[in-house]
Amino acid sequence: MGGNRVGSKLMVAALTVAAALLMSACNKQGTVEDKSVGGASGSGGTVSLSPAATVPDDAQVMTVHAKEYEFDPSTLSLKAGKPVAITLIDDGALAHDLSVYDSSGNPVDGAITNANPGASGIAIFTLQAGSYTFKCTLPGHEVAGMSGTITVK
Ligand SMILES: [Cu+2]
Repeated sequence: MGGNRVGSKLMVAALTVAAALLMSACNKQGTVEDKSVGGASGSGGTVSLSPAATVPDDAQVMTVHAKEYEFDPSTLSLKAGKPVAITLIDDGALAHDLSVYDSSGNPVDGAITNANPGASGIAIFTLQAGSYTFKCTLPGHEVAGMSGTITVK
């Protein structure tokens, strides 16, 4: 009897993953960070976000873990005017992303990354003093708890 319940739960999870993958595929097209990707193109299927971005020497290096449905930590304190490199590590079973918004709710340029389960992504950007928020943009994730705040001084 319990088997049925688990089965339908898995079904829902599979659908959610499919939706999440579609979403992140869309997101990827929006980002223009295409350094030379060696090798044959178009073998399709696998999306690997290699964190090949160069982290500046003076960067504030942060790590944020994501899972269903929270960020850890969900509160960050950063220094103004200094590059920050946030590595998003996905400890969950679904894909997640991390996107930063200013106090007016506008996305901060370059302050977005995403990760698939068991993998990571990196975002490098610089903030001026102020209050910012970050969230996962996948449907339902922010409401479920995937949001946080950034204080920059
Ligand atoms: Cu998420």
